[in-house]
Amino acid sequence: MLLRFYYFYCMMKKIIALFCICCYYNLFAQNSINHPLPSNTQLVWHDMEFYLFVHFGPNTFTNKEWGLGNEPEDVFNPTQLNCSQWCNIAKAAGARGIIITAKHHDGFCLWPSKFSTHTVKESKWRNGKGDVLKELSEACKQNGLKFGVYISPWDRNHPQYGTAAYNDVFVGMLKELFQRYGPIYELWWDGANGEGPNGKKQVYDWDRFKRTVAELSPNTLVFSDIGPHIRWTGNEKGIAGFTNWNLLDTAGFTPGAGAPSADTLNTGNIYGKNWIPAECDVSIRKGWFYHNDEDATVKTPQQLFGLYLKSVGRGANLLLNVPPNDKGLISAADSASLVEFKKLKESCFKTNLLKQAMIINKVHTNKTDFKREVGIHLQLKKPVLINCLVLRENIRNGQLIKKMNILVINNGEVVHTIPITTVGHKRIITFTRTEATEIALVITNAKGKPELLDTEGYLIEENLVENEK
Ligand code: FUL
Repeated sequence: MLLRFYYFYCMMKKIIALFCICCYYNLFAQNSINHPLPSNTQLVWHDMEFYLFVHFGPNTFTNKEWGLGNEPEDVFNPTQLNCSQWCNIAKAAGARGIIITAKHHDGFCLWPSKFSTHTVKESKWRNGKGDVLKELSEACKQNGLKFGVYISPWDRNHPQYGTAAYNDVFVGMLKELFQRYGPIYELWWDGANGEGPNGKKQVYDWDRFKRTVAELSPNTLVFSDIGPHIRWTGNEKGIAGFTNWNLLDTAGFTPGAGAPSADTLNTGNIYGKNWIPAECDVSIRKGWFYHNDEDATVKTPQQLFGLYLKSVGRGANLLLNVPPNDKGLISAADSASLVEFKKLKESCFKTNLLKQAMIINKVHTNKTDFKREVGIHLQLKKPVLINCLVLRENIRNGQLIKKMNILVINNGEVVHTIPITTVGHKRIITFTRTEATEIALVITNAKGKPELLDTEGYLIEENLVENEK
């Protein structure tokens, strides 16, 4: 009896030990690392993908990019301002929101702020009764678009700029924005910090600015070079990194001159501690503000599609600037290009060729070195002509994929082997058109157990296929 009990005891010990080893390699090894995760508001933001930027202010009338701050208020006079027109065009472009320059570096406020004497209320426009922010925030609400605000901390007009008192002014302005025009989904802080009218630079109280927004509007996502919620992608060309981590280390950095290098902002930090995804800002025209001699520079629908591939298609969001003209309207050339861009996008992504593909092999673990090779092997019902794949990672669980190989196979023969790195919210891969019977997605390196959501495949117009990198 005692012997039987002893055998039973030994068996149990072995089972428990085996169980622990299994847990160690299969579960704990994957899940013990704390991966930064997106907040719920960031998840909603990721799904927005594409929205418009509107640069509008005295520069629209003076043909400048950076006003000096001494422009008479009366130069601001949009005779036919119509924010509903902007919203209609945004919707026709497939954009989900609009971010407007409430105050650019010249300090002119598009709303009647009590903290400045350089605002719409000092202008003759609508006898000083006009308020662009009121009009746009209401039009956005009516049209189901999200409303966002750019406010430049740099102010070339404000007499207190360069003194501690200006930080109070800026906080006061933030309060006005949230209390009068909210909800504001995204607040955009430009890192530029030049001299004010008295020749001094400002020491910005970023922590106080961040606290103010968090208190007034906890669901607002704040953009700056380094977040806290959305980061700059490091260029103004609308191009995210080929490798694009939604993670960034910000300790010791500040927005503006104290930010990490443009390259770091472009790719993010692989082991970054904070979820701070990249946003790609770029203008549809040469300049940020409207200049009629730049009408010929309006990007074509094909160029916009190319930008979409290199921003949204690399897991970032696209913030496309479409500046209204001096009448206060978006010009016909810009709007025509935007409408065509949407049509192009819709026709490209209309028929998912992988919809009925069969998954024949889901997970393959390379047991020799415990590096996981997770693969999804898709068998197509019949051969298809294909040149584009759309991959998505389940970022609710973090961003984990480091490296992948995509194999496009036709009757057992590998036609394309495409190495990529990160996936994130979305990864769009285009390649020379080929007939395919199978697609294999092999994850060769990951930070944990990654999860790919449904993969889609398309045949897009051949001239839209981009060379990766
Ligand atoms: C830059 C500014 O200096 C440009 O004028 C523009 O507003 C762009 C979006 O950000 O830093």
